Amino acid sequence: MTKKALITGVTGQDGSYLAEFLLEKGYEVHGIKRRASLFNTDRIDHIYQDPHVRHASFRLHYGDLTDTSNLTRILAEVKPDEVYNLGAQSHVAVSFEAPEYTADVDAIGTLRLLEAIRFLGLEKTTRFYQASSSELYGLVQETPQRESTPFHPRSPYAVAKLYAYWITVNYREAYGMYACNGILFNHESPRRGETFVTRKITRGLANIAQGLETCIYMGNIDARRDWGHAKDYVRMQWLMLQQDAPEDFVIATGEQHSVREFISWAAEDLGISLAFRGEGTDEVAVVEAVTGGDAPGVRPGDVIMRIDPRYFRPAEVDTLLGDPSKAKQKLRWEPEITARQMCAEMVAEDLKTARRHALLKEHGYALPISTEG
Ligand code: NDP
Ligand code: GDR
Repeated sequence: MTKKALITGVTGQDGSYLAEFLLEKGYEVHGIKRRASLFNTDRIDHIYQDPHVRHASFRLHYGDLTDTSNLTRILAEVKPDEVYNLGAQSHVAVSFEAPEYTADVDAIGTLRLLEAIRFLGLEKTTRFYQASSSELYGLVQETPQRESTPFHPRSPYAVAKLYAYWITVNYREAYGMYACNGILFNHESPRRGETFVTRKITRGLANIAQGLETCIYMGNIDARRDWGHAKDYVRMQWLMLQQDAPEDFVIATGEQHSVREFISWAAEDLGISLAFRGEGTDEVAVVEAVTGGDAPGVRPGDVIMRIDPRYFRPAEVDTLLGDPSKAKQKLRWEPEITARQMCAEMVAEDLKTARRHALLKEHGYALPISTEG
């Protein structure tokens, strides 16, 4: 029997990699996408299947985590073996600006899905994965952070995810559902949203290198994160639903780097040597030398990064470092791509796009480049 999976957030970074992964495994994959005034399926267009084709193995449904009847109807129609709840307002800084919406989608959205599964009598047959986050640890109580480390969330996003974490545990304990949390540390890829820090850096510096932008504005570059690759992490999401009993797992690399280091890596991959000068909000990154042909848009002395306090968060998570021992031991999982390799891959992809845009600009077809975020 072909297994059926339902993915919320299928148009996002993880959703797109997970859909690819499950299709390769022979699943029938259903994804929930939001209605938008523009196409929002860039990340999954390469796996799109015409719904007119009979037996299409990838199908999209319009929906929203804020809409109970919609979720219930899709679940009743699909009757999935596995639900992956990846949909979320996932930007920590934005959650301070839209706290109530973030809670509605990230916290109550999770409850809506769980309750719909139970209401439809699917609680003994449908397995549920919740995209929990290292942001739960927030103001860290122990380093490295493991499954038993106490939580101290530091943003409306993290508090909403805390509710989602516990309601998933609660439905497991109360109704015997196969429901589990993956407590995932930051994971990135060339498909990462443009306003998360790694992509902002690789895209911004690639644009600067090609003369499309002059400077990027950053927040707290001393923040430290445990960065992995999204491809490695979606494999784990699936593995967690294939066990005999549901359990929660930390997924991380066990290595930590600063945002500042990530900026230096990306610059290095573009043939730019940089130095950080000044202090506090006056700190800038100055080009020291340019080697190779990847950065025709910059010269020594150019200031290509400045600090803008607008990107500081009302409460910051300064440092996160995960201990993935349990996943390694019980699920025999190992991350395959290092943060340094991932940075190189992201720079290479963003450089390709920047080169295309530079060529268009040269021929008078400049596309507007959004640098906000
Ligand atoms: P993205 O922001 O790339 O994707 C989020 C997805 O959720 C998008 O498909 C988005 O749709 C969808 N979405 C947003 N709001 C709603 C809504 N109201 N109803 C239905 N869908 C909605 O996130 P990632 O792929 O990076 O992350 C996946 C999940 O994992 C998220 O829950 C995130 O919070 C969590 N997480 C992520 C980590 C990371 O480092 N990437 C680490 C730990 C947890 P649209 O495309 O239309 O915007
Ligand atoms: P995070 O990711 O908040 O950890 O949440 P993000 O990449 O946004 O920030 C990481 C760190 O970098 C600092 N920072 C900046 N961040 C952004 N976005 N823009 C900047 O200009 C900037 N300058 C410095 C931040 O302050 C922070 O300390 C991500 C999301 O994917 C969540 O959904 C997920 O749950 C967690 O990772 C784990």
